[in-house]
This record gives sequence, C-alpha cells and structure tokens, in this order.
Amino acid sequence: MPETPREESRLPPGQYVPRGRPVIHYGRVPTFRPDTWTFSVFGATASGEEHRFTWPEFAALKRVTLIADFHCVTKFSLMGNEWRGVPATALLSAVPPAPEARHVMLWGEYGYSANIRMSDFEAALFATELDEKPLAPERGFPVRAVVPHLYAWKSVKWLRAVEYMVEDRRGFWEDRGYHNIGDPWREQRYSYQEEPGDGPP
Ligand SMILES: Nc1nc2c(c(=O)[nH]1)N[C@H]1C(S)=C(S)[C@@H](COP(=O)(O)O)O[C@H]1N2
Ligand SMILES: [Mo]
Repeated sequence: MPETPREESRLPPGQYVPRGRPVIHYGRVPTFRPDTWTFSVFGATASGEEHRFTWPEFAALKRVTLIADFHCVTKFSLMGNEWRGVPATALLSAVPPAPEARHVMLWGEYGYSANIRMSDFEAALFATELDEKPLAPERGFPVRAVVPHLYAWKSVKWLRAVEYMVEDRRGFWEDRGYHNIGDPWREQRYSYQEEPGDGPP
C-alpha cells in the first residue's frame, strides 16, 4: 500500500497549516429553507432548458467520498478534509451540457460566484457532509462545491446553481483581481499573473 504523502509534501508553495480550522467568507451565513430551496442547472444545457432540483430530488442523488486538502489564497491550507457529496459527473449525466460548453459558473447565495473550466468541473464535488457530519451552516450547509485542485475561493459555499457557459466569464473574486484559473501548485493567485489564454479579457 502506498503511504499517504506527509503534509509538507502536500502543501503548495507559499501555504501553511494553521492552528484550528478557519472559516472564511464574504457576507453573512444564509438560512436554509428546504421547502423553497432549489438547485438549478442552466445556461448551455444540451436540451437548452434550465433544470431545477428540489431539496428531496437533490438529496436523492448518489454520493461519494472525497478526501482532499484545500488551499485558501490568503495562504492557509486545511488538510485531509473528508467530503461526502454528489460528484459533478452525476450532475453532468443528469443534466448534460451542450457540446460547446467549455466553462462553468458556480453560483452561491447572494450572487457569490466562481468560474472554472469544464475540465475542472468534472473533478468537482457538491459536498453535503464534512468529516462524517452534515456541513455546518458556516461551511456551506446544505451544499457547497469542492474543487479540490484549485484555490478554495472556487469552492463555493451555499451553492444554488451551476451555469454551463460557452464563453468564459469572471466570477466574484476573478473580477476583483484574483487569477482566472487559480491553480495553487502554480501559485496562480492574482490576475496580473495571467498569461494569454488563461482568461477572458
Ligand atoms: N458563497 C461563498 N463561498 C465561499 C466564499 C464566500 O465568500 N462565499 N469564500 C471562499 C473562500 S475565499 C474560502 S478560503 C473558502 C473557505 O471555506 P471554509 O470557510 O470552509 O474554510 O470558502 C470559499 N467559498
Ligand atoms: Mo479564501
């Protein structure tokens, strides 16, 4: 059996493991209302239609476990999180995108958003549990995105919608000076580091 790599070798450049497990977000924690909550998939869907899941429908999707570290661009990393949730691949089969959709916008409550490439989306999880417990309200209850290989601002808490996109557009932080792709292993922190092709103008 291969050993789990030690934490040091799992830390991208410039990151550190803090004491405790910080919670960080912009704005306040929303209240979950199961009767009115919906999760929509819209934009460049194969059918051209928007699809909305109610909470019971979403909760009935198959779930998997994913163990992953996450890296905040402010430099702390939370190691070895055990996420459980719906893999994006399940959503892609339930609501297929149009073949020309190459990008995805993840939408949280209050209009928080983050854009990722379709290839990043395929590796994402819609987490409903962390470390064998339902997500805490401040961690994104009832559903948060987990995009394990990109900076954590892309892991949108209180996720409410997924928009398939043909053309790339910047999300909340990408529009405020952060890198369009945000790969922590390449330290893609800020938009001034972008190379041609990394993002929309
Ligand atoms: N909806 C929403 N999701 C968000 C944020 C936010 O402000 N709003 N902040 C992001 C940032 S910058 C980080 S580092 C992580 C923090 O996740 P945590 O609070 O579970 O540590 O959530 C991300 N998801
Ligand atoms: Mo962050």
